[in-house]
Amino acid sequence: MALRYAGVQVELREVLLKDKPASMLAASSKGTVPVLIFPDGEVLDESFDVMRWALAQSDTDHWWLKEFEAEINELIQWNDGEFKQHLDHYKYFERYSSGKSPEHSVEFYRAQAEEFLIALEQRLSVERYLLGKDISIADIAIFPFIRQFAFADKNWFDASPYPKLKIWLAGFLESDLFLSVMEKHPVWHDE
Ligand SMILES: N[C@@H](CCC(=O)N[C@@H](CS)C(=O)NCC(=O)O)C(=O)O
Repeated sequence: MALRYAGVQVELREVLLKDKPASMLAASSKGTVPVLIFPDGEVLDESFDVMRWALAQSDTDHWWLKEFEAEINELIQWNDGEFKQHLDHYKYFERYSSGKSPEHSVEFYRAQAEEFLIALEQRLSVERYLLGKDISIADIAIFPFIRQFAFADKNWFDASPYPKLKIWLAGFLESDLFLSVMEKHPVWHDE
């Protein structure tokens, strides 16, 4: 979304995570997506770095709020760290627990993840977006993970006590920008 918003043209190579192309692993051995490869061979393989680089090229609506840098970093670290861990346990509960007795119940992991939702709901009760009245890089970096959380058990999410979060999420899911980048693409094969 950041690349599209910034008007950066990329050659998009859709990969299968269970069958990563050698060219991807040669560029970035850690084997996670996204990987952005520049014509001179430079590589960015952290999505937040890709976003920041894109906004440095063009940021017409001021998604990059320099004065809130510390807060943005804190929120994104919470998202990518603790929240993501609880989200994965919640979302992939069957996979984590299959064949062995799970350490905790699915409700336990959901409740852990909810601590982040509660913090976001508080922010969104004050302003429309996480850092104020306008969209920032934090909203764009975080909403895809709230989307994952919501769709792990949509009925539960729909009935949950996070009205502002639901409106905030729905706004992104309906946006032209999101819909345009969710288009499906054929899988890239090195050969
Ligand atoms: N912190 C990294 C996380 C990237 C990440 O874990 N991506 C997942 C997909 S969303 C992945 O590539 N996993 C590797 C795998 O499943 O083999 C980033 O933001 O770029």
